[in-house]
Amino acid sequence: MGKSLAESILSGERMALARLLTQVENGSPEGRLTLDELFPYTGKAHLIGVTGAPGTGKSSLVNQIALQYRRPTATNPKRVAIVAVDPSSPFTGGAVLGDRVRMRDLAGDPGVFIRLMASRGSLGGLAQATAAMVQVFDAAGFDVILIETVGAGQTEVDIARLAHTTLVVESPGLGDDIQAIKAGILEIADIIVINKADLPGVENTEHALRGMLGLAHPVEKVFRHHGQAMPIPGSEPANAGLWVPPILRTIATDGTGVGELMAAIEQHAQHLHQSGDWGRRERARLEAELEALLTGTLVAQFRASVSDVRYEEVVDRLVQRTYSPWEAVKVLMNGEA
Ligand SMILES: Nc1nc2c(ncn2[C@@H]2O[C@H](COP(=O)(O)OP(=O)(O)OP(=O)(O)O)[C@@H](O)[C@H]2O)c(=O)[nH]1
Ligand SMILES: [Mg+2]
Repeated sequence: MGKSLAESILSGERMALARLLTQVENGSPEGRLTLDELFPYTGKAHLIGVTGAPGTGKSSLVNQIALQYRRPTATNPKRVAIVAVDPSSPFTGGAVLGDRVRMRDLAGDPGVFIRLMASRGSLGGLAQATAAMVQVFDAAGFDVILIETVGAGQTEVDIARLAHTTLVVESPGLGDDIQAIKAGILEIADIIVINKADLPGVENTEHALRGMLGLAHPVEKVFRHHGQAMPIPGSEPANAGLWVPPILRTIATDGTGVGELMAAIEQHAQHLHQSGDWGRRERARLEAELEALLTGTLVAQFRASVSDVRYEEVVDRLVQRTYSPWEAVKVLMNGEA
């Protein structure tokens, strides 16, 4: 008897991995069954989200990070999976090609697997499909999973929630510094990277970021002593275990600053473990996934139990203002009127 797909993946077969990833991306029922089989083997990988505005250098940076994990000098090189999500463009031909070229340094390395994921145009589906992809890589034994997303919309925030460590990538020279930075995205940042630090305007970008970060992450109370910010004595205990997102500069095209970035990623992972946040994030993430699946399943189940005619009738009544939306729900659930 042949091996099951799950068994092939657990023994590290790349073809099997690619096959399951396609099944999962298409939401196929066999894919789902294999995922069920693999789930007990997940929960080990460090999930790193990389997000930011288009063209800030996320792919270049992901490439550099992956190279660092794969350095032959590293005593224990990590196996790295890269999931690049492009929710903004339905035409991925160009983007895919571009990313392939940029990530060419990694091509041929059996310890690296790159998966480019095109938008499927379904709301919420993308975050769910990404979560499933990540589970596949996790089970397949990849130590680090890098997830690249473009932009600052809800999808990115949802995908960032998957990650243990989220990098928000900015770059100078996107016109008005403040305008280019969405305050909302800083709230999900564990590490802020100003990439393209070789370009003019880095100082302004960093200054703007520091200002906004103070709002997004109200941190320790400080007082000024000879112009030097000092923590207020006695305020440390309350802040013990609080992670302050560092702001780092990189040049992804030549690797400048990537060593420091790797150190910050490592420190963040340690912080998560020591503070217990790793476990808390894990729980919150799985709970959110459960809730999303439950919601979808219950709604689908319920809709299947109500005839289309009946449903349309209730919608008509809504339109006529005979029912309020809440009343419509009550009527549908209780089968009244
Ligand atoms: N000068 C400079 N250019 C860079 C740097 N990093 C990346 N670039 C260039 O910026 C362009 C965009 O880089 P990508 O890595 O594709 O950026 P991205 O954020 O992944 O882009 P999207 O996925 O399309 O949003 C490429 O031409 C890179 O060569 C950098 O540090 N300095
Ligand atoms: Mg990219």
